[in-house]
Amino acid sequence: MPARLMSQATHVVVGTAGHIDHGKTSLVKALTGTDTDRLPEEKARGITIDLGFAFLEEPDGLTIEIVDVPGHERFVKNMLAGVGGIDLALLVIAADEGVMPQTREHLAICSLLRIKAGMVALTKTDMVEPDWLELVKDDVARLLEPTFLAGCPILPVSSKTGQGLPELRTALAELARQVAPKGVDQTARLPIDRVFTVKGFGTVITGTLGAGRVAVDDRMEIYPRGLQSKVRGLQVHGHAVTQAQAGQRTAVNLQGIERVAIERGDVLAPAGGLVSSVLVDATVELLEDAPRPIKMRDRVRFHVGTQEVMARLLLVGQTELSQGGRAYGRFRLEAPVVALPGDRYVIRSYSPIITIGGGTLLDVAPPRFKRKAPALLAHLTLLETGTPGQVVEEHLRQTGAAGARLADLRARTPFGPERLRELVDALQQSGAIVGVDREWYIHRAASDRLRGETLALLEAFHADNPLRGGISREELRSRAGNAQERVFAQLLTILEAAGVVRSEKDQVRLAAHSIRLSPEQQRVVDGLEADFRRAGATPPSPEEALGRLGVKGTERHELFQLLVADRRLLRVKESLYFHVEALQTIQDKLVGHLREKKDIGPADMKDLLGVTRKYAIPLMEYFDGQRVTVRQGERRVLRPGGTAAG
Ligand SMILES: Nc1nc2c(ncn2[C@@H]2O[C@H](COP(=O)(O)OP(=O)(O)OP(=O)(O)O)[C@@H](O)[C@H]2O)c(=O)[nH]1
Ligand SMILES: [Mg+2]
Repeated sequence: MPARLMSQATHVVVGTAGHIDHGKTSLVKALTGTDTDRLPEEKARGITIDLGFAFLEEPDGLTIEIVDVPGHERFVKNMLAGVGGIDLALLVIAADEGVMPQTREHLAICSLLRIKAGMVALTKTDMVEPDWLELVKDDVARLLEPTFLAGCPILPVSSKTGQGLPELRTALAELARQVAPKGVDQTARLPIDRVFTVKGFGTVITGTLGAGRVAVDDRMEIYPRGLQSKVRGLQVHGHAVTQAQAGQRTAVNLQGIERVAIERGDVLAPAGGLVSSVLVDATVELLEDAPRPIKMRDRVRFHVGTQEVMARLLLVGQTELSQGGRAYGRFRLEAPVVALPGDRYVIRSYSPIITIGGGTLLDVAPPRFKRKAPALLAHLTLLETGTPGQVVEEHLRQTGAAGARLADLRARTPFGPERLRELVDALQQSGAIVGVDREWYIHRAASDRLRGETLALLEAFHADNPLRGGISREELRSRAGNAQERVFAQLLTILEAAGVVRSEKDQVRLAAHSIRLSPEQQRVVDGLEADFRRAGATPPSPEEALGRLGVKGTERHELFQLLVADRRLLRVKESLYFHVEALQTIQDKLVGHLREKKDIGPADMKDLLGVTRKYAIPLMEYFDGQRVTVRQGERRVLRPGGTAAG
């Protein structure tokens, strides 16, 4: 195990949880001195509405950051935004009331989010008799038995008298010291929980940095809005820093972004590092005490990070999921979410609004399988249970002949850039995937399929067009399933190097292909060539030449085109062709004339070649195009440094 996993985190985030009025905010204030109920409405009503933040600094450098959440059932949505990034849960239960509905709901949410550890504060002990306290304690212990908090410390406290507070603080610090630090090698991600303006600085966002690092001057993007900005300043629990890292409550001052452009639920990450998606695949777990089974296409409230989005759940391979059950599902979201596979999410029913389940995201850019296809089940099972290498291979298998860029794989796997590079290198070494270049990969099966398809297409083309030298590269690519440009280019390079295909200009053919003419075809081809060679500067039209050989056709005739493809006949203009040798003779005469006389006009050209305007004008334009001559008014001179001048 790497050393850093053995060491302890320097920043640990604790979230409160528990029923309304059970004393969460009072406890946070008694521990830290900070009153986290800041809003006037919170003061007036004496309840917490939105998240509050405070922190404790231990003498050994450990910082415990506390997110205080509301207990009111109407604000569970805010509670969810607060507990997404926490390491430890501090479940607050008032000794006089004991376990209440949001005690259970918050506990279920923390379980669904896979919070690893925590403890219970039994508050308001000044209001109950010792015997009663023991009863409540037993009751709470029973509630926790089947959960991640089984056997955790249950500490009696009174925020009013201060009793039990030192013990609670010691126990909390002890628990925090057991939290392993988060890795910083993943793509930085900060789910935003607050946005505000600071006079003289502009927009500031806060959140718990879920992964990676953020530094001053970093170029970031606000997802899913696509807004880009630079980090102007950073604060971690009230101190300015140059860099923040995974696990820290972080405030980020963003350059040139309006406060109104950002909302809770948005995610801050490096530009281009993540994808936003309206379709995600996931495991789905329905709570034992959910009021009813989930049915296919049920509308639910989907919570991930600090986001809440309405969604329809499509169950995979079943039409209903009963309480306590689990399945695979695809969420069709009504607004894009920004997340990574491995993230835990929570769902609440549309009405009544209560927490009913959650699960783990498996794919944030899923392939469009048919829902009931067993292929989708196999695919999701692999994403859930496969090794990281198998997961990367599976994604590439799904992208088929298009392959995938490393950046795409980064945005749809949770491994971080360095680990991903290692995984991809290992897969390439084992032959499971093929690297188009260091940034683009394709699955071996897709690569083999594309190769087979391309060769089959070439064979079929030659069979259908025995007199054509090859197929245009672009046409071949589009027929081969419109293969991705770079993937196809690499395939041709490999096939050429192996001597299987040849390409000339933009034409591709099988190396084994050669044009075989029948004696009759050969007679026509030879006849055409002889005719044009003989005609010199006054060639016939294609129709005429073919007609003289007893063949009906235009320049598009395959035998005529054979001579064009071979560059025996050259096109000067529209359907005016010259024999290559005749054209060379003409060019020599022209250049000789110009060397001597310096320029030439249409009339001189007619005399020089003994032809009419019909040939003279196109020829003069042709040699301009060939960069032999250059036009000056009605006359031509040799192009300085041109093809023929040097
Ligand atoms: N006697 C006594 N009263 C307490 C104690 N802790 C909190 N209270 C009182 O209980 C009431 C609710 O306390 P809060 O701290 O606001 O409760 P909360 O859990 O934060 O409530 P929400 O955030 O709205 O869910 C207040 O009137 C507190 O003064 C305690 O230990 N003893
Ligand atoms: Mg409160």
